[in-house]
This record gives sequence, C-alpha cells and structure tokens, in this order.
Amino acid sequence: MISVQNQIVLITGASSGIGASCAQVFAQAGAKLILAARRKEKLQEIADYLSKEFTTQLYLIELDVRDRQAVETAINSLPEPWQNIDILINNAGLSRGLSKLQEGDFQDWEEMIDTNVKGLLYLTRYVVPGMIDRAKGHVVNIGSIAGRQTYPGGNVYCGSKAAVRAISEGLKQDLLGTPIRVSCIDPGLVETEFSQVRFHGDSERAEKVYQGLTPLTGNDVADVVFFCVTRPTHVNISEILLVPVDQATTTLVHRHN
Ligand code: NDP
Ligand code: 8X3
Repeated sequence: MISVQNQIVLITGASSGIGASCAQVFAQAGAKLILAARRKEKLQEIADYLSKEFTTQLYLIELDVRDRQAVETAINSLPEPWQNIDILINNAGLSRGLSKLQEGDFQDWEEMIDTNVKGLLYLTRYVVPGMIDRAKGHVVNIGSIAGRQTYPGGNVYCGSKAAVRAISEGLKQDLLGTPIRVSCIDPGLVETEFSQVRFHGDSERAEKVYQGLTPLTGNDVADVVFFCVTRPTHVNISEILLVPVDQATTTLVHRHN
C-alpha cells in the first residue's frame, strides 16, 4: 500500500457528499488537501473541522468548474507549496431534473454537460501536464452507474456520465507510457445532496429516492477512491462499479417497505 502522507490531493466538489467524504478520508491519512467548490462557506466549515481534528494542511478554492478561465487561473496561481498536485479527484457534478428528453430544460442540460463533462476536462487539462513533468500522478474521475445503464428521464445526465467513462478510458490510453494512473469510479445510489439538487430543492421527492433501501454513503465511495489511490504504483484500477446491496441496476432496487 502506498502512503498518501503529505501527498497533495485536489478534490473538486468538496463542499458536500462524496467530495467532502474524500476530504475526510484523505485528511485522516495525512494528505494535504486542495478543496474546491462554489460554496466557500461550506468548504470553510469542512476545513475548520479537518484542521482541528487531523491537523490537516488545507488550501481552499472558490471555483465554478464550468468557468474555464477560472479553472486555469486557480491552477496556475496556486502558491508554490501547493503546485505539485499528486492526486486529482474530479468529483464535482450534478444532475438536474428527470424530464423526458423531448420535454427537457435547456438550462438543466447545459448545467450538467458544462459541469460533469467540460468541468472535468478543464481540470484534467490544466493539472495533468504537471503530473507528466513530475512523472507522478493519479486522476480519479467520479462517474456513475448512470454512465453504464441509461434509465427513463436520465437521458442527458446518463450521457454526461457515459462521457466521463469514455474520457477516463481515453485519458488512460493517452497517458500510456507515463506512470500516471487513471481510475473511473462508478457508484450507484449514494445519499448526499445529489437528489435535492436534481429536484431543485424538492426534499420530499429527493427523500423518496432512498426510501426503504439502504443507500451507499459518501464514505463508502471515499473508501473505494482511497483504495484505488493506495495500490502499489504498478497497479491501476481503471474502473469500479459499486452499488448498494439493495440495488441491482439503475432501476431495479429492493425496497423493504
Ligand atoms: P452533492 O450534491 O452532495 O455534491 C456535489 C458537489 O459538486 C458539491 O460539493 C458541489 O459544490 C459540487 N459542484 C456542483 N457543481 C459545481 C460547479 N459548477 N463547480 C464546482 N463544484 C460544483 O452530490 P454527490 O456527492 O452525490 O455528487 C458527487 C459526484 O458523484 C457527482 O459527480 C455525481 O454525479 C456523482 N455521483 C453521485 C451519485 C449519487 O447517487 N449521489 C451516484 C453516482 C455518482 P458547490 O455546490 O458548493 O459548488
Ligand atoms: C447517480 C446515480 O442512478 O441516481 O449518478 O443516476 S443515479
């Protein structure tokens, strides 16, 4: 197992859910964390907790990954001790709505594609060349079971996550001959703010997604990310599908009541 002690880990979407759990798991293991998201106050709360609990070294970036210029500036203006990113966790992402494609909302589509696909590409494009120069690095992309199995109303979200899968595979192929590793982690149902965001704050509808089943937690996913990153340097876990025991496919779930 490789130690992540003092490794610099950049996590996008660290203000909530899976990203916040990754921050905790890597902080516990002694990594130095660059945490990025739009909600700076949420990042600050997480940072306060981690620095108190684990004496973690942290650098916070208020960042909208859809803004290519802002991503470029954020990466290029990192203070010297934070420049050599060892691990990039492309986690920022969201779904919006569950409409039929023919009734879809253009703004929802753009938000999903710009965040889940283009944002991930921007981060990757600005961070990976440094990893190549230093001959060291690992890119972990958070995909989804939705990228492997489309479900009714999932159209654009599923397409964006299928793109994450294809892009992860493409990056792995393009980095062949370098020591940089690329992993795509595809979770099933994880209870986070995900469904709240999907249904634009409709809590009742969001809660129904997980009703009667035991979903994954952000920590379950973070543990898997940590496992991938800590394998010996010659081992690359290209992809993982992790689902709750109560979930067989995107739509086939077992509810206890
Ligand atoms: P959350 O809504 O809890 O977290 C999403 C994170 O992404 C937040 O920190 C949010 O921060 C950030 N984010 C969203 N848009 C942007 C943006 N434009 N720029 C920067 N950060 C952004 O959901 P999850 O933790 O569940 O989602 C994390 C990832 O996991 C996503 O890619 C999601 O698609 C994927 N996933 C989730 C599953 C689930 O069932 N929950 C299953 C499979 C995959 P802020 O709003 O502060 O910017
Ligand atoms: C999130 C999982 O199935 O709700 O990516 O789309 S799902």
